[in-house]
Amino acid sequence: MKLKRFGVAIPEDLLARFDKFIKNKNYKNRSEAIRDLMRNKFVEESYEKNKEVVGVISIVYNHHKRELVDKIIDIQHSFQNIIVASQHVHLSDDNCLEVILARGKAKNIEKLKDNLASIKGVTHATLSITATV
Ligand code: NI
Repeated sequence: MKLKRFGVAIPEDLLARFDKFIKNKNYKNRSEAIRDLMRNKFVEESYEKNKEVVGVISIVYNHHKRELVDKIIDIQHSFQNIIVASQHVHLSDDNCLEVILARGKAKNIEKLKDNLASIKGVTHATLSITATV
């Protein structure tokens, strides 16, 4: 197999953490570790999409933007088949946190998260796959 080299710019502290990780996992060198991490990520991406999972999506947004709130509600209604529950927390005078619990195919839960994350005014969006069903 032909190997190619490429340069990577990375903050010092992140690289220090990576080197520590490499040591703990007994990798021989950075290249080997990076190849492994890439392969793992690709496996995750390609094979796990159709798996039934439970996911928790968290979003933070400014509720004064009325159109934004409407959009968030519209999107959730269009994914009602996978949304199990949602919880709204008033974080401050301006900001709201919404936690959405979804159950279904990983790819659909990711799509829901991506749709919410791409709304202008949503300042934070995360997805955590918590369990397999
Ligand atoms: Ni609120």
